[in-house]
Amino acid sequence: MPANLCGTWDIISNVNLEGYMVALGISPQLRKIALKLKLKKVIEQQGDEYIIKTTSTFRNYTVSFRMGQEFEEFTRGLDNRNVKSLVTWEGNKMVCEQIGEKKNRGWAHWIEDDKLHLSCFMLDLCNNTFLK
Ligand code: VL7
Repeated sequence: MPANLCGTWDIISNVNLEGYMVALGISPQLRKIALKLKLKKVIEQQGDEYIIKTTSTFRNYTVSFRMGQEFEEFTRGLDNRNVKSLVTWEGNKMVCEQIGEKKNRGWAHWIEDDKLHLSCFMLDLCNNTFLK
């Protein structure tokens, strides 16, 4: 395994969760709640299966997968979308592509200076529609 991310991790910083949630179309009310949460990550490995639990006092979210095997993910309690997800190692980064309605969606985890980093990304390309 390129990196051992397993363990229980407490969030210590959070940059632009608001922008990420806006891009996902999360309601202002839910965004307000989410911004106040102190998230925890529990990352476990059982054989070749990984389980990532994101927990808080408000909601929990769990995803499990095998490296390199595409799976159906429903982001229940987050933006409630169906995506086809694929997690692979890119060097020491655990990278997930989430193919669905939102373009270039995914996340990456890696360890740096004994800290677990998570980057969640998405890009809504500019869409123009014109009428004559
Ligand atoms: C998952 C928050 C905000 C909607 C509810 C409040 C949040 C928390 O993709 C993620 O993790 C990956 C990698 O570790 C594994 O699933 C981040 C949480 C980020 C997204 C969206 C606000 C609704 C509840 C469970």
